[in-house]
Amino acid sequence: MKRFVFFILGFFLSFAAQAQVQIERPWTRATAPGAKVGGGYMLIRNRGAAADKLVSASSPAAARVELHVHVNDKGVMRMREVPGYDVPAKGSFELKPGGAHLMFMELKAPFKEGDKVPVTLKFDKAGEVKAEFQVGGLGGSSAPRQHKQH
Ligand SMILES: [Cu+2]
Repeated sequence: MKRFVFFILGFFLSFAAQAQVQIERPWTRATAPGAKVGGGYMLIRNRGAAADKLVSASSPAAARVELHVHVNDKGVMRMREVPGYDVPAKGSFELKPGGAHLMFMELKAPFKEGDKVPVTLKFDKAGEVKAEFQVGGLGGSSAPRQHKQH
């Protein structure tokens, strides 16, 4: 009986931990034929009382997924890989075009509009959180710059 109680308790604890972090509106863009990279955007919401951190991401659609930010280098926006994104307690962190973004590297196949790209996000405290990135249309005026220079 005792073992059963601990099993149930463990289940609820792990469930509570996962529910602390929520991913809202994960999306990416269709990629041009031959393109090897793509950007991913979302809002990370942390309902927990402790800060958390996104430390890595992976997807079966890409050889690897990097965490990038845009930095202003003497007037030129450049991308830089960072070790993680801090998500404040009871707060959020947004990945958006021109700012922080996931970088899908060495795509296995082009992203097609209407498809969904599965991504596993790994947080310091919340652990693994899965999200499906909706693929939007190709290009657009707010397209992230310099992605093709990787
Ligand atoms: Cu990038």
